[in-house]
Amino acid sequence: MIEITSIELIEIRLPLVHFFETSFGRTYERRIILVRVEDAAGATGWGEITCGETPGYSDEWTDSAWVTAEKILAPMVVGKEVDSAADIWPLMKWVRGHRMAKAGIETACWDLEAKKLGVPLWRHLGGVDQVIECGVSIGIQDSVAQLLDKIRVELEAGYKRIKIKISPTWDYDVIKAVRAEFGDILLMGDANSAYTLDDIDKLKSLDEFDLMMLEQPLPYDDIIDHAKLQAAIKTPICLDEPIRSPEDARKAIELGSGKIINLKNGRVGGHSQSKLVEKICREAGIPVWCGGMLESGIGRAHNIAISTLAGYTMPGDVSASKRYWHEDIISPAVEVSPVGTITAPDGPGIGFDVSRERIDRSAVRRMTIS
Ligand code: OSB
Ligand code: MG
Repeated sequence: MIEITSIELIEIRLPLVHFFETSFGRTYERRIILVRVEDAAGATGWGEITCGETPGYSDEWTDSAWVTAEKILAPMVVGKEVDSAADIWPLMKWVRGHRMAKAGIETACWDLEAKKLGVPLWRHLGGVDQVIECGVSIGIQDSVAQLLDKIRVELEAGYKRIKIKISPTWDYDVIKAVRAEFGDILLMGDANSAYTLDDIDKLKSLDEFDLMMLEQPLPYDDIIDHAKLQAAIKTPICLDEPIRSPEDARKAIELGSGKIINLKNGRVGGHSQSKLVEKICREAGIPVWCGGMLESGIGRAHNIAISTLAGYTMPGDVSASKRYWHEDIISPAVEVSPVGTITAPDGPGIGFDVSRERIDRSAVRRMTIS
């Protein structure tokens, strides 16, 4: 039994170690909303709202998520008695969209529940493999030389798969240079919707590079044109932005819109929804991997936990804290082994200590709904 009695929202500002550029813009500093839930028995849990600072990746962004969590979602959860964390999503169900805001609250409740039970979150979610495989996502750089340097550093650190962001002005020649320098590493490109079907010849030309996959080449809400594109190219398409629910996953699989899914907790609304998408994909033979949203340690810890489920069969964008932050808000910081793996912690819940002191130092606003 869980009765959430208060939900605390805290916005923190964390400067990135290195700017992150996608086809929709550059980020230097994250504005992250953390969620702390407390129940009637005094148990607590932490979650993170993983939206960006602008509505560039999805329609949610820091200020819209804050007001939605504060005024709409938190009041729907506070004071309700439910059997388990799996019943938190249905409490917020009539609200359309706003999945990242929902996920911040929902994942915090899973952490709380696992802590109450004294079990690690990864086990509580149904994870099977404590050791997860890690890749990195590398943004668009100022020069190809700079990109090659970054890739070298990550390969030497042991990461198993390199994802580079691409766009119509940063694609064919760049990938060619990466292949020339590093040979047959596991390499993929993520376009964040920078192309349309008019670019089909360009996208076909990328087949020569044997990319592991091409992530989200076409518009953010499309699964129809992706099916046409997939029929025309050899490279497997990986869908990111348009898969916001288990139903979206089912339809995209049915249409043949892609062969792989980047599964992000925030994008689908939290752990219970990720579990459903994972199941649909596993049963359909569609590999999934855990995507990232430049999360702080709290969101990162949730990503580690969910990545242990059986369907997560490819290296995810779940990487070490030090790639993003000078000092993470959890301890220990997330570390990656020399063979590019992370071992989900044994402690209860997310299994990392959350540093109130570091959060307080970077906090810019707070609100408690009780
Ligand atoms: O498309 O996967 C994406 C970051 C912000 C928004 C969208 C995406 C990304 C990443 C970074 O690729 C993944 C990470 O390292 O957290
Ligand atoms: Mg992506």
